[in-house]
Amino acid sequence: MRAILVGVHKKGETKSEALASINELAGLVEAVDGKVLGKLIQKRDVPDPSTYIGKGKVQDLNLLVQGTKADTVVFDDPLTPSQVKELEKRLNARVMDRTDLVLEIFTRRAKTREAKLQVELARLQHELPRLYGRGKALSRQAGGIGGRGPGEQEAEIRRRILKKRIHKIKEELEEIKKRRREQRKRRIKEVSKEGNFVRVAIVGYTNVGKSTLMKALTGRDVFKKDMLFATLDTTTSSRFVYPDLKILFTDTVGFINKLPTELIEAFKATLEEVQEADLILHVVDASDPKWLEKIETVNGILKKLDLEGVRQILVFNKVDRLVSSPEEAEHLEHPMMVGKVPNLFVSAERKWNLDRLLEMIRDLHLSEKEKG
Ligand SMILES: Nc1nc2c(ncn2[C@@H]2O[C@H](COP(=O)(O)OP(=O)(O)OP(=O)(O)O)[C@@H](O)[C@H]2O)c(=O)[nH]1
Ligand SMILES: [Mg+2]
Repeated sequence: MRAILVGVHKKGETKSEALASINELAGLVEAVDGKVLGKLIQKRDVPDPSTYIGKGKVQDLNLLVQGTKADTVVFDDPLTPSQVKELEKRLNARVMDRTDLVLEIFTRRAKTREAKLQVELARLQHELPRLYGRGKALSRQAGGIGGRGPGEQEAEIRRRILKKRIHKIKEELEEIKKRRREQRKRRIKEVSKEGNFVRVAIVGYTNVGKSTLMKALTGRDVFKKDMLFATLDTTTSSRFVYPDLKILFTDTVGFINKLPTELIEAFKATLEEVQEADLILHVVDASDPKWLEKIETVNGILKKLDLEGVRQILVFNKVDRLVSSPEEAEHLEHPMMVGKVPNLFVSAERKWNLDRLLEMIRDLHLSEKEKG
């Protein structure tokens, strides 16, 4: 994929926000081994109904596409099906939006049956509403006036097929969910026999080091890699940290800005594990200049999942990029977070300050217990 990126700088948005969003989009293109050849940002409050950006900008864009020999144009915001069609005609290139791109990444990464089904569901749910517009357009092309043209009939058949498939996937996911629940129940029963336990979910923006932290804390070898969305499945692993307390850690899929709602819906089953957690470790990349925005993004998605009430520890990871010895990180707290959220700095890769993290988990758990 040789891509040009297009973003719109809207009212009430700072320039750096618009830039950050388009830079993240560039990361997503690279995640499908694509190359970014150019970026274009337009200041605009209301999208053009047929081309999203203004007609003049489309001409600039066209020149950019021809000049760079790009084959794809990726828009940072959701496009309507008719906008995609119109833009493809004018630009002579494939046109996609952020959702299409994220779905593409997830499709490539999905390995387990569950992940594959979830991604397919998200894809179908993304496609379904788009079929409505397309049917009408096809009919007009075929010269149908009023009533139902041939294009609409074709779209209707496709819609029925999609709906059937969606139904079937949901049923199968429901089965998997049930099995997971039973598994969880069994696990909890086992663990509770052994004494006190606490369930901790590791959550955060993609590529911050959640899986690395999981591995460092439990020894469980989960897939970790320097790429967006390395993890699509949740894994749970436990460890007796203290003789009187066992901690069950769960690693989860990473979040991004403007995560398509279809995906949030599809991944709800996977994230059910988080729903039952007593505590969330919200992992942050301490070396990332955009860390604060990313915290807000993650909290926004947690809210959509009804998880904003779960207690959090903010774990600033990758501190080895900021200081040169573990001692320097030991008693560090983030000045902006003091008194707001319990927080600390760690290096999952070098195993710095993990004892302190475990202590914090225990203390929080004990204080919760005391409260009743
Ligand atoms: N320098 C440094 N790098 C780290 C640290 N922890 C993780 N990394 C690196 O960050 C990258 C991402 O790590 P992962 O553990 O896969 O991140 P993740 O949050 O699970 O990512 P997704 O599953 O894709 O959302 C890898 O290249 C890790 O080696 C750390 O403490 N210090
Ligand atoms: Mg991961």
